[in-house]
Amino acid sequence: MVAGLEELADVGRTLVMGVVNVTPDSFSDGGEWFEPDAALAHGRELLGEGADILDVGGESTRPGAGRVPVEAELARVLPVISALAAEGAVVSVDTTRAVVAERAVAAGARLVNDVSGGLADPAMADVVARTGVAYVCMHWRGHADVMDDLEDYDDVVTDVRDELAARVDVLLAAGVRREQVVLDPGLGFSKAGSSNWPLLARLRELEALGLPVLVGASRKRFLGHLLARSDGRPVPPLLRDDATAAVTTLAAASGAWCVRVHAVRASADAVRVAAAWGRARDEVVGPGDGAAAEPTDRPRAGSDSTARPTT
Ligand code: PMM
Repeated sequence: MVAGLEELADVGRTLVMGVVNVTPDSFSDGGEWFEPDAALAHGRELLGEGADILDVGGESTRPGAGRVPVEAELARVLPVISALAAEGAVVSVDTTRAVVAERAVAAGARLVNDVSGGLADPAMADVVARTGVAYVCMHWRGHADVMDDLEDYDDVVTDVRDELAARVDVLLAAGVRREQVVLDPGLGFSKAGSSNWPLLARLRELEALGLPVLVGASRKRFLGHLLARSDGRPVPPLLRDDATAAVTTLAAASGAWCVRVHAVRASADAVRVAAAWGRARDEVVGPGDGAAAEPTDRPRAGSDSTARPTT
């Protein structure tokens, strides 16, 4: 169970995190929800489609993007977080800054989603320790303006796993509890197209660290390249949602704790399909017999079910 997210502990399936980018320049939705009212309406819509968590971000991580001033980031995310949290949503803040994380938690965020795994801001671990908030520690090697130059791996899966394990050690040394931490392989972040597939196919190796794993494949470049048309051009982000849902299904079947997606409905359906499939399999072979390296400290995706949220 992830600290502070008790009501999501027993759903018995992979969770779905819906993306609410309050940015003018994200690669995936290009500023559609930049105004606070539009972001709020979008968040409500995603809840209605079955999102378990809403991830509110005010700084684009699109390749090549520059930094947003901290005051601008705060002004973008805080009103949206407090309004959605006041309506009862489980809200996450997508930030690499400790001060934004702390203010967002005060405004009602229950999860800090840090794509830098604490590397961008050395004060982040202390904020996470002091507030006790749940924390997504993503694999990261550098900011958006340099990340594509930092793609050198011996074996991408073991390198990512080892670098994440080192980040967890730093977090624990700062007083963060293990129950607060969720891991994320950071698909697309310092990962060339072909590096992303082994990370997905060998998700169990990350899960073997004994922490829940979040997968963020939604609309990413490697899907655009996979689906490239005959002229070789990648399909644009808005045409990558079906492939995203396919990744959701496979990630759920591989035991992912959560998927982070822009188009929620298809993934909300996909995680339920994977859960039903897993339950039927377990009735025949028994829990754990059908998969290697099954984590033991949390329910399998597919071991139970609940009805789709009706909000
Ligand atoms: N990807 C993006 C942003 N935030 N957070 C996590 N935990 N994992 C990811 O893969 C991830 C993320 C990329 O930008 P987007 O908001 O446009 O999807």
